[in-house]
Amino acid sequence: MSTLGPTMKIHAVAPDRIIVIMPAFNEQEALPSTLAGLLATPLPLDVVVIDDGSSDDTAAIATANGAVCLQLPFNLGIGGALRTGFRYAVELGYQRGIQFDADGQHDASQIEALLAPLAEGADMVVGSRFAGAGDYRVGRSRGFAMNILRWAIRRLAGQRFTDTSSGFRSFGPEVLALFAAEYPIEYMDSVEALVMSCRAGFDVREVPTVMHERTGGVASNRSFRLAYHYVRVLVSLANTPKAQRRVAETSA
Ligand SMILES: Nc1nc2c(ncn2[C@@H]2O[C@H](COP(=O)(O)OP(=O)(O)O)[C@@H](O)[C@H]2O)c(=O)[nH]1
Ligand SMILES: [Mg+2]
Repeated sequence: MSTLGPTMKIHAVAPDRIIVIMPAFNEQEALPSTLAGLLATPLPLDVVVIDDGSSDDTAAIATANGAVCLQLPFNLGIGGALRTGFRYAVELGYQRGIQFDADGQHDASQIEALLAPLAEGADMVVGSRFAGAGDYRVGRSRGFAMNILRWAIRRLAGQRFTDTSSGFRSFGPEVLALFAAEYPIEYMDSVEALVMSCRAGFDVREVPTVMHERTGGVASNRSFRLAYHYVRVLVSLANTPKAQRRVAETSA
């Protein structure tokens, strides 16, 4: 039986198809242009929108604009929705996947740049807002918080990333399988997922990408919630066993 449930019919896909995994919560305004941008590229993209208990017409609009829509019975948050998308990708046999926001902030024309390192052997690629492309800026306090995260991840992952929380990423088959089996479900999942894949020994790279303003709807990152999860992620990173990592490094 499929892990997606007994009612879903599973078909294997052609090996060149690429799955775009798109978490969406109340995104009816932005979805039509986001999906049109994706489907206008010459790439063999299939889009799965994970509608996470939206109260608007997200699901109907996703389907009407060329995506498959998985509807969760209640809100699981971005991480739970992404895990659903990874499971869907693995069940259908996709070999490459893209994580892409519904709100219009990511740019479909950059997907090729995100896929290129996979062809050269990378397992996962992070699209960075802070690596020279575009002019995305954050305020002082957010910038300071991001610097601490960068430092913590550099220590734990043994590698420097300029954008640890970007939600614009590409994945090869093994990382899709890892994330289908376990993906962090708490808010700020992207930071923990980055550490997970690096520590699992995958080849994770970063490429510069632009980021736009939302084209509609409302962002989910209310400041109290963001601050709480920022502290939670730092505590969880601080508790990631270092001894294990040192052994891994010396035996490499
Ligand atoms: N499935 C799901 N998607 C969500 C949820 N909250 C936000 N999203 C989606 O995740 C993406 C990024 O969310 P957003 O609020 O724009 O985060 P930000 O860009 O980091 O400010 C968008 O496509 C949202 O629709 C949620 O609770 N569930
Ligand atoms: Mg956004």
